[in-house]
Amino acid sequence: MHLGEDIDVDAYVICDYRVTTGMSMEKAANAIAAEQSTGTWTDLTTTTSKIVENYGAKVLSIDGDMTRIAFPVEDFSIDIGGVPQILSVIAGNLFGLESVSKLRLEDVFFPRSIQEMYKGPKFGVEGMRKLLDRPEKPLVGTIVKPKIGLSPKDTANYVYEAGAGGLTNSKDDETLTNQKFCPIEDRTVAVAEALDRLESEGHKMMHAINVSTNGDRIVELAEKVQSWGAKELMVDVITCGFGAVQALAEDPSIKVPIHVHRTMHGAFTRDPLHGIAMLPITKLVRMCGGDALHIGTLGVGKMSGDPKGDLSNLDACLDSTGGYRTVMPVLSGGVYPGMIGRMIQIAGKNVQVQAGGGVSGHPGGVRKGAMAMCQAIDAAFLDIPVTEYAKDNVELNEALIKWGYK
Ligand code: CAP
Ligand code: MG
Repeated sequence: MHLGEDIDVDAYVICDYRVTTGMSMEKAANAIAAEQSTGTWTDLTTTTSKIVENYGAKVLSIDGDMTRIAFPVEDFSIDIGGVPQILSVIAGNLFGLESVSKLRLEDVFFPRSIQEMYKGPKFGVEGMRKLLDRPEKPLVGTIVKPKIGLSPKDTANYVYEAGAGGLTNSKDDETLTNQKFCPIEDRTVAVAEALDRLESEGHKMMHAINVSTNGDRIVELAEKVQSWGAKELMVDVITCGFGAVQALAEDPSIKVPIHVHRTMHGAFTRDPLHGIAMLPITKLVRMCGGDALHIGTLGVGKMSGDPKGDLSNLDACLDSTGGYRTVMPVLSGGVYPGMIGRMIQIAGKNVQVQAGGGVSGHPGGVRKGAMAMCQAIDAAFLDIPVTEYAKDNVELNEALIKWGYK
C-alpha cells in the first residue's frame, strides 16, 4: 500500500482504522489520535506544545469511513515493551471511546527500527519444506480428531495412519494440552515413535504438540516436549499472547518450527466494522517468529472468513516485509478433499492444507482419509479437475461421494 509521499515511513507506526461515528470523521479521527498518544478528554496543565509536536499521533488522511493515523516511533518502547505495548498504543483504549460507535484496526505498517527489534521465523516456508523434504507441493496435514478423548497410544496410531496415507503434517487440537486421558509426555513420546517409524519407512512428517500454557512456563514446557521427541510445537497466539510466540522463537534451545493457532480471534476479527482484522495479527505473528499460521480457508471452509481478507493474510505471510523469512499459511477449518482444488486455485501452492474431520471422517478411516487428501492435493498441483482425478483414485472418489466438491 502507498503510504503517502509527505511522510517519513521510518519515523512512524502507521495504522488504518475503519470508523463508525455519529460525529464528523475528522473529530473522531482526532479523538483517536489524541487518546492513543498525548491527549485525553480535556486539556492538561502538564502538556506542552513540544510534547504534542514530538509525540502526538497525526491524522494523515480520511477517506470515507477510513482514517490513517501515524504514531511517532518515539511513542514506542525502545526495548522491553514488545507487542503488548505496541497493542496498547495502536489497539488499546480507542475501541471503547464514546466518540466512535464502532472501530476496526484494518492494517498496520511498522518502521524499520521496530522491524529490526524482531527476528521473524526461524524456519518458515523454506525451513519447513526442507525438514519435510517437500520442495514444491502444498503441505498436507490433519488435526487429530476427536480433538479430545483419545489416549496417547490412539493419538500416535492416528498420526501413524495419517502418515502412512501420505500426510506431511499433523497437530494437536487447541483444546488438548495435558488432560488425564492424554498426558502430554506420554503423547509426545508415543507420537515421536510413530514419526520415527514413518521415517524409517521413508516418509517424513511432523506433528505439532500444543504447548500453550501460562507465559512463565511456556519455554520450560517447550524444552521438555522437545526433549521427549517433538518435531514441532503449537501455540495459541491470542490466548497465550504474542510474547509467548516470541519467547519460543527467540529461545536458542528451541530448535523446531512453531505452528501458530489463532483460537478466539473470531471474538474481535469477525465484525467487519469493529475489532481488529486478522492482517495486523498476521504481521505481528511473523515479527514474533511464528513458522506457520492459520489464515482462514478463503471463504470455503466451516469458519467465517472472506477470500479477500484471507488472501491479504496470505500475502502478509509470504511477502518480503522486514527481510523476515516467510510464514507457512495454514488453511484449516472444515476442510475436505473436494474443496482443496478451489483453495489452491485462489491461494497458490505455498500453503499447508489441513483437515481433522475431513480425514478421520472418511468412510475408510484415517489412512484412506489421508490418501484422499493427498490425491486432492496432487490433482490441484497437476491442475486436473478433482472429479477427473477421482476416476482413478478410489479414496478420493469416496470422499467426493461423502462430502461433495466445490
Ligand atoms: C479444524 C480445527 C481448527 C480450525 C480453527 C477445529 O478442524 O482444528 O481449530 O481450523 O479455525 O478444531 O475446528 P476440522 P481457523 O478440520 O475438523 O474442521 O484456522 O480459522 O483459526
Ligand atoms: Mg481445532
